Amino acid sequence: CSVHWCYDSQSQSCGPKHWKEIQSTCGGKSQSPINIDMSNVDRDNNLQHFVFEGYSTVPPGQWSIANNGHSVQVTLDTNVSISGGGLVGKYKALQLHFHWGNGLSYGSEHTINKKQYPMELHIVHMSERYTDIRDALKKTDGLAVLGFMLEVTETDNPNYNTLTDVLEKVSHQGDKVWLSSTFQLNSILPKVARLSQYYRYQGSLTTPNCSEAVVWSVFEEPISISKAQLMKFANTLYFSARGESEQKMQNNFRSPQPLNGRRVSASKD
Ligand code: SG7
Ligand code: ZN
Repeated sequence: CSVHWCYDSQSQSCGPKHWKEIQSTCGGKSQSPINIDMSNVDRDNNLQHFVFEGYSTVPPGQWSIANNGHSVQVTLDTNVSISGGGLVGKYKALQLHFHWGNGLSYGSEHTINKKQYPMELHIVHMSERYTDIRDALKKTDGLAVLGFMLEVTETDNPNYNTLTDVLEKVSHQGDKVWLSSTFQLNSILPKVARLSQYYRYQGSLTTPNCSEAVVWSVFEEPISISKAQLMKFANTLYFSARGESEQKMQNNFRSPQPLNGRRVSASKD
């Protein structure tokens, strides 16, 4: 990754406004995230349903969770993939991670009609047509990232306990644990029937190096978790490594970037 980048909550001097000084790509014309204006999208009949493979069972020992100093990330070390959804061919799932704020009112990266959610989930997939991530990051369709909004409701989402229970073990940068339980990846998503409504646009990674290699799919249906579950992320995790001065991992999101003429498509009216 890049020499030294951060979020504003860590230091103003390496926050998102400075990323393009570290990595010129971050000042490009197809950057992510964006605001999605629902009244200004093109309906696209190619945006049919996704086919999810391996999402129902990630076997024990084939997934790990780590604090990478920017987010908490689940790495998938097994065959999980998506196809359909207007994508060309299959995309293999590599990892998922979250972006969040420090409370209930902001934290997501994408916004829908300027509404920001308290958290956003990203599932990063790489096209099987490319040999490795370095290769994929050079292609405009190298990666397919699925973005899901999280909203807060009264009750816990029991399917999130698998993740929230293990956050203590990865509180600091560099911490990593392998899980010996089965992970039901589909259980942390909205019900499959609600996944047919999504927005599609061409964009980038939302962190340096900001490669403009991402086919984005942002789903309209949010995922519900409780306030306690949300706050567990904001209050258990640190940007900092053990022994460094403690910096809570909060507000690890980038703000919406200019569209620069890009169009957003929608799967349904
Ligand atoms: C997170 O977001 C990490 C990164 C990820 C980045 O900070 O999960 O993952 C790794 C492996 O460092 O970068 C290449 C990549 O997936 C940007 O991903 S995002 O655009 O979906 N937010
Ligand atoms: Zn992300």
